[in-house]
Amino acid sequence: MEDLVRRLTPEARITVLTGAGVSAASGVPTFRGKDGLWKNFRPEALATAEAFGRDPSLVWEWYAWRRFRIATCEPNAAHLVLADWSVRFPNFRLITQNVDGLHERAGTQNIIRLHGSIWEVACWQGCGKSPKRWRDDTVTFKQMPPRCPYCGGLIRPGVVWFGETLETNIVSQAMNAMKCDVFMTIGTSAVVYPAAGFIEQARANGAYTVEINPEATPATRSVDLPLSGGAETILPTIAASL
Ligand code: BV8
Ligand code: ZN
Repeated sequence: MEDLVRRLTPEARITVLTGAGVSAASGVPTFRGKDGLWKNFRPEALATAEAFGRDPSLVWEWYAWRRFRIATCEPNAAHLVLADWSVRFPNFRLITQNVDGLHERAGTQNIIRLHGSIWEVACWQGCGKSPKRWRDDTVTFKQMPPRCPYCGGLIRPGVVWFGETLETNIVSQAMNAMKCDVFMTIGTSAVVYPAAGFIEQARANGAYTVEINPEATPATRSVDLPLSGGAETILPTIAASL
């Protein structure tokens, strides 16, 4: 770990990619861990526009359940260290796959949010009167599935589903962030693209790569420094050595 601490200097360009594992200690269920199933559905089966078109009530039941759970969760030590680093290091960038909003609530600066937010919604019909996406903090919807206040049609969660493209400006911000000296992938199973491809991209750009995860992932064998353990313990340990 000394090698990593030595590289975390004020001049260093530091990029961190996070996944559901950084929110695990806050009580937010991960996607593919033991508690990742919901009513025996795999996320890939529900987090698609096809599933929503076929059964909007079922998909909204899953999202309403997640919103309800996340609403009672607090950022944990991992979020707080990263929020501190986002202020302390001038060239720090955080890319997250998470939609739970805990990095934002921890006060992290300039987050690159790849997959949108579970606290945002959009009109499913894309009615001209509604904004592209808007914030909706409702925990218990009066009506299920919830309706668009502008046209009365359905609304959808403001997240990027499988098979949907990420916003181009967000992908280019992420590509930019791959030009870094230190790249840390934290709490992600590294199976969802394009995020999973960022690790190789950072390596190709000459970054020193680190993984923090209690389990091995497809990225483990290719990073310079695999750290096995929870983000909520390893990140404070690194922070204490800075
Ligand atoms: C796209 C939002 C262009 C919704 C999500 C190339 C190759 C192969 C497949 C594809 C490809 N390109 C596109 C695809 C298809 C697809 C894909 O990657 N499929 C996978 C399943 C193979 N990708 C897409 O469709 C993407 N779109 O590329 O557009 C395009 C379009 C059409 C056709 C081609 C290309 C869109 C992907 C976005 C999908 N939306 N979420 C929602 O959240 O409801 S993805 C979903 O998975 C979440 O966002 C989540 O963040 C993400 C990744 O999961 P993880 O965060 O890694 O969580 P997971 O549970 O898996 O792992 C947790 C990890 O934490 C574990 O490793 C665990 O060990 C660890 N952990 C546990 N506790 C701790 C811990 N770590 C640290 N500390 C702890 N305490
Ligand atoms: Zn509408």
